[in-house]
Amino acid sequence: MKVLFVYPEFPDTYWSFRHALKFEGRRSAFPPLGLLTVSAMLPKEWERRLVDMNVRRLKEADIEWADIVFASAMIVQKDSLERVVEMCKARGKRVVVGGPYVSTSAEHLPDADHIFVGEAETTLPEFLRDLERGEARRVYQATEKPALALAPAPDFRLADAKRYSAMSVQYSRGCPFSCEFCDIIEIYGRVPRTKSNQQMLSELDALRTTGWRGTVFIVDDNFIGNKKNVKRLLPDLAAWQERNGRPFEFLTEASVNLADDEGLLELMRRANFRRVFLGIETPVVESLKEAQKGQNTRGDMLDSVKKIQSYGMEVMAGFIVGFDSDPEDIFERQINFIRESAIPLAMVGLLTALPDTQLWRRLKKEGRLIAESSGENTNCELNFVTKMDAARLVEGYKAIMRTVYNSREYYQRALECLRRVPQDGPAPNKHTVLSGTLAVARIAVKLGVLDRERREFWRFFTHAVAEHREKFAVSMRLAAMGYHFRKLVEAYGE
Ligand code: B12
Ligand code: SF4
Repeated sequence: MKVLFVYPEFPDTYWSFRHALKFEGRRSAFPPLGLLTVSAMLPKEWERRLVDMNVRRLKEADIEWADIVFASAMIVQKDSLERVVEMCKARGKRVVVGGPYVSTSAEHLPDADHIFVGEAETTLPEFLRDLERGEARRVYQATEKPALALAPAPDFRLADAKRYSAMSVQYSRGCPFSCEFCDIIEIYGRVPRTKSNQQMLSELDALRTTGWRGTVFIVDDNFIGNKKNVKRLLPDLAAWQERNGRPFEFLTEASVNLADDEGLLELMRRANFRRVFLGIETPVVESLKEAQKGQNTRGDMLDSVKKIQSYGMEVMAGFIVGFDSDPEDIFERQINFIRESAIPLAMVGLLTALPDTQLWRRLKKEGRLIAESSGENTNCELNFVTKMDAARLVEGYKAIMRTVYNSREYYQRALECLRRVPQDGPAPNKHTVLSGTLAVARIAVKLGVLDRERREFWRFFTHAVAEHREKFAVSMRLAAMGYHFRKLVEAYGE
């Protein structure tokens, strides 16, 4: 059997990091871990190929080669997924689809032969048995959230690592919180399940054996969702790093209550966590309460961010505008918070009702849903009737983006972040960040010569070199990221 894995194209968004990846000579930020995991569950003797359409074009010859096609998608990839399914069906191929989009949008499924709803650890073996008997069904719906002991180590070798700026692993699925807008808890549940320490370390061994060095994204919904287990894992992770010459720098996602646990922060520091993405959402307490995000109202969020930064981790964060409780001055409050928190990469989005979430159900009951969500919360489209006037909300949103990604403002935040985040231990691995001579040369030419904001770049560069020489590589990455965000904001028009 020849199996072709296809990962459809993303739109060009904040999360594509497209404008920054060019400096590194990479095509995409992360490999499609869902497909790498599915591949590891298929019979060893099957031949495999992966086409990540964010890395290269899907060619007719790829489809012709295959006996069966497996595709995975998030909601933002649905149009591309539909085209892929069409192309493969037109060539008479058996097509199997799964992943978060398919799992939450059961009413609008692509015209595939087999559809996997939910996680595949228990349903895929069943499908393989049915397929062999010629009795494979159309829909395989996971009836339970599988224990992660069943999750195999992903087939890392399937991905062409040179094309990605980071590799991914997963330690847990699910999150104990109950944020109203979140679909994670609908797809992966509210009881965080973790892999064993042994599983994690052997995945890291496998990744290291592929030759990968540098950033590893632990893609958990909330890395500290199961604190007890994570505290057991981290000492082993730190020891593994030491034994292997600290080959990886970790990046992960966590809830803000991480700041309350200095023991945990210290363990993360020792294991070489360098970046953490937090769901801050808003500094407005009423909006946090409305979103059922009580974990963000337990203390001063600016202090929480500072505490995490002081443990050597750059904080990245998500922010949302469009809550019913947002006051008239929400835009200024968001801008001030982002400025004071020294979070260079602030992913600000408009509230979106994703399918099958508590928010979706409430708005439906209130008759306020207008359209399906595109999954893209930065394209200025609203899919429900907002309390604030929609035009004002979108204009305010754009004003936040223009302000926080204005060059001077951004570079100031980046410098403040460099000041706050100590560089513990050895300087970042030369593979991890934009420290290669070629990348720095590309940045210097693009941002320091060709770009109209070049004076701001050189001002940043001078400070970064004078005050944070040991963090040169990090500062170059931040400059590249700032450029990416600014390019996207320019698309909104001045
Ligand atoms: C890493 C990640 C990213 C990476 C993408 C990396 C990549 N190349 O995949 C980045 C940072 C780029 C990203 C971006 C975004 N993401 Co994202 N992301 C994730 C995250 C944290 C982990 C994905 C992952 O690797 N999971 C691990 C694998 C093992 O899990 P899995 O994919 O679910 O696979 C299992 C099953 O689903 C199934 N399966 C999966 N595919 C297939 C295929 C077949 C054929 C079969 C049989 C089974 C199967 O088998 C696997 C094992 O059980 C998830 C959350 C999550 N828990 O998954 C969100 C998530 C997928 N992202 C999401 C969203 C919304 C986004 C953004 C739109 C965010 C935004 N607001 O802008 C952007 C869009 C990107 C863009 N450029 O426009 C949503 C998707 C919602 C939806 N219903 O589709 C999720 C669920 C999180 C969330 N609620 O915010 N994301
Ligand atoms: S903390 Fe994050 S993952 Fe957990 S429920 Fe809230 S939004 Fe979802």
